Amino acid sequence: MNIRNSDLIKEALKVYFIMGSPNCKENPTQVLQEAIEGGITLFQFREKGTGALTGNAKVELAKELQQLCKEHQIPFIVNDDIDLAVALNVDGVHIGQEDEPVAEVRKKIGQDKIIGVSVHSYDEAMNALEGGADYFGIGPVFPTKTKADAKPSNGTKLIEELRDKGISIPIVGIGGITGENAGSVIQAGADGVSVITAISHADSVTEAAKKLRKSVFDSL
Ligand code: TZP
Ligand code: MG
Repeated sequence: MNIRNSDLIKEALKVYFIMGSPNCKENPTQVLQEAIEGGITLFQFREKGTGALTGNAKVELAKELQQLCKEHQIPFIVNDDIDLAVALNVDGVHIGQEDEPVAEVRKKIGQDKIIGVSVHSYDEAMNALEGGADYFGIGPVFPTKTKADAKPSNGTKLIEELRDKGISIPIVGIGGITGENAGSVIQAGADGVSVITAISHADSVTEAAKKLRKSVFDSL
């Protein structure tokens, strides 16, 4: 799937579900299936944290989730692991500031793949843009317990600053986002919201995804 086009990426970012096995209360494939039924628009495989799978088990889970995404035309993005992304020919990668520079990642994964970059300041955003990033992940917008080394939450300030300065790159907010607060992230100028626990820990994964989707689309 080649959707490396700003308008298509903006569409795909709307209801962006991220998870790996440590984030799931039940089987990750089941969780993803239910989230897809609820209307997620993009999936990121982020196999990180206590109990995260490694080696072949990680690859096998990635393949299973990728297959499910393919069946439903949901783009499949891998967090950090560029080798895995290349090996599985996935739709893109998401990298942070501590990862390889965007231009290096671009050389490895190719011109037709999406590269998302986490940015926390105007300078980081400009660097990522020059390197060829396709979208920015900005957060934590709200406090989160999911990422142990997350920076303090900073609301929607940077999203607003970038939009005020005329930066039109696709942006997704991240961190502590729920069906209740997602609308404010979109109103600040983000194209979509990315969540882990609001979907993966919900009593009903499908209903949580639906609720998030409604909040986003009602705020556009
Ligand atoms: N990056 C910034 S906050 C965060 C990541 C990966 C965690 C988001 O998880 P949650 O559960 O949606 O707050
Ligand atoms: Mg990273």
